[in-house]
Amino acid sequence: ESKSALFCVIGMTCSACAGSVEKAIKRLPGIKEAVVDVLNNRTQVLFYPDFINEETIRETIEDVGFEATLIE
Ligand code: 9UX
Repeated sequence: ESKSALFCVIGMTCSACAGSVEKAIKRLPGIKEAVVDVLNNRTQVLFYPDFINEETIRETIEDVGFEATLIE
């Protein structure tokens, strides 16, 4: 069963930023889907909690260079 996480991601200013965030998340294990909405500073992720958690995803977004907070 997959779980959903919604992040606020600050600092993405162009669609290439969004692409690098999406790519980094999708490279992680246990990710079903990642959708980045650059205009609204939102990133929605579907993941498998047996393999990964919200905090690891959040840290991965920060490693790409953006400030990320878990909304829900
Ligand atoms: Mo766009 Mo983002 O030129 O890290 S790629 S600002």
